Amino acid sequence: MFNIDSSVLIFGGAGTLGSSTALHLARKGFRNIHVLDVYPIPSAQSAGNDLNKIMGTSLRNPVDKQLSLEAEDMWSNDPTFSPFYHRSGRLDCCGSPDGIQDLRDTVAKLQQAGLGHTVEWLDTEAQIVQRVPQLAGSDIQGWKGIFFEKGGWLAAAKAIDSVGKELVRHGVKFSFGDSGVFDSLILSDDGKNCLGAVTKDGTRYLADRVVLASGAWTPSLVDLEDQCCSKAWVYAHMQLTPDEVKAYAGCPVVYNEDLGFFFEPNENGVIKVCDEFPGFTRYKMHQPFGSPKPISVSVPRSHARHPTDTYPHASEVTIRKAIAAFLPKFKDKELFNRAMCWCADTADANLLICEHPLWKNFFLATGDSGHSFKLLPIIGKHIVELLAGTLQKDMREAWRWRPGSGDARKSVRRASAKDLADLPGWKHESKE
Ligand code: FSA
Repeated sequence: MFNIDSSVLIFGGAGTLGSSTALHLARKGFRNIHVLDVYPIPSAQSAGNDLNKIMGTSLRNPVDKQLSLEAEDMWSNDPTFSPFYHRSGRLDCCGSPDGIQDLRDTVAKLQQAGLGHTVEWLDTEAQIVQRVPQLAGSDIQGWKGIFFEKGGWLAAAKAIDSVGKELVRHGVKFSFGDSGVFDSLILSDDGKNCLGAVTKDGTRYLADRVVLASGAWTPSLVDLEDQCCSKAWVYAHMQLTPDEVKAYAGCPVVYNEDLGFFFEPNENGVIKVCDEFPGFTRYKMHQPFGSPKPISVSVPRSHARHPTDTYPHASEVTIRKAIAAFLPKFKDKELFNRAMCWCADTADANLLICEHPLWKNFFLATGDSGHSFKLLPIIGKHIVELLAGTLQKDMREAWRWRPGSGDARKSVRRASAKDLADLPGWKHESKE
C-alpha cells in the first residue's frame, strides 16, 4: 500500500531528480517525506546548481516528446518554475559535415514527431545572423542552423531553490551533512525487502520507500553494474562590461556540437561558456553498497568540497577555441570560475529510474545523461508514479534496470570519455 501516509526517504533530495520527486509527493499531500543530501537545497554539488541550463525539445529517446511537452508546460505556467525560464530562443548550429547531418537528423525527428513547425532551418550564414545578430563577424562560414523559437535557458540553481522553498512550505523534513549521506540499506531478514537506510553518521532511518537520486554520485553509493558512468563536463565564466551586456542581452543560446555553447549574460553581466566533448571520468577502486568487493568505478570529485579544483589544461584550449569561434570579440577576456560539473551517462542516454531488482521498495533515479535538467518540473511526477506502481509502460521500459545492454563509458557520444588521471592541470590541492 502506498498512500499519503507512507514514508519516503529521498537521498539526493537537494538535486534535480530528488527535489522534483519530493515536490510531487508534497503536492499530492504526502505528509512523511524526508529529503536527505550532503548539502542543503540547492545542493552545492548537484549538476543543477548552475547559472543556467539549456531549455528546449530534445528527442533522443522514445518518451522524450511527452516529457518535453509536459516540462515546457510547467516551466511556462507553474509559478514555482516560470520565473526561471528565459525564452531567449536557441540556435543549434554547425559547420562540419557530420554536424550538419546531425542537424538534418534532428529536424527529421522533430517532423516525424509532429513538431517540425517548432523549428526553422537556417541554411545560410545570413539567415543565422538574422536570428542571432551577435554572431555577425564570427567565424561561421558554411554553418547551418536550426532555430528553436520556443527554447532558451533556465536559471537552474534558482529553480531548484524555488522547489526547496515550496518543500519547506509543505513541511517536508530535511537532513543535510553526514546524516544526509547514503551509506547502506536496512534489509529484511530474508534480504529481499528494503526497510530503510543508514547514513554516513550511522543514523538509521526506516521508511516505506527509499529513493536514491544522487545523480553522478549514485554509482559510487550502490553497485549499478556499470549501467551508469559518471563524467565531468566543464565551464568557465566571463565578465562583460555594461555596454557588452547591452549587446548580448536576449541573445539566444548558441549550441554547436563540435565546439560548445554559451548563454546570454545573467543579471551580473556574466556569460557561461562550455566546450562540447565526451566528458571526463575519474575511475578508482571503490566498494559501493551491494558489491562484495571493491570495483573500478568513476567517482565524482565534488567541486563544493574542493573549490580550488578547476579543469584540465586541455579544457582551457577547447573553451578558448569555442570563444574564438562564436564570441571572437571576447577572445582575450579573462575567464574565472573554471569548474567541472558531474553527470551520469547511461549507454543509451535514457534515464535509469526503476526499482532495484534485488531489494523491493528501493528505487533508483539517476542516469540523467547530461540532458535532464529541463525535466526538473515534471520528472518527479513520473518517479512518484513508479513508487506507486502506476508508471506508464513506455517509461518503465525506457528507464528499466538494464545491465549488459551497452557501454555507458562511451554512451551515444562520439568517443569514450578520457580519464582525469591522464589530464594535467585541474587539481589544485593535494587533499583527496
Ligand atoms: O539539454 C541539452 O541538450 C544540454 S546538454 C549540456 C551538456 O553540457 C552537454 O553538452 C554535454 O555533452 C553533457 O551531456 C553535459 O550536458
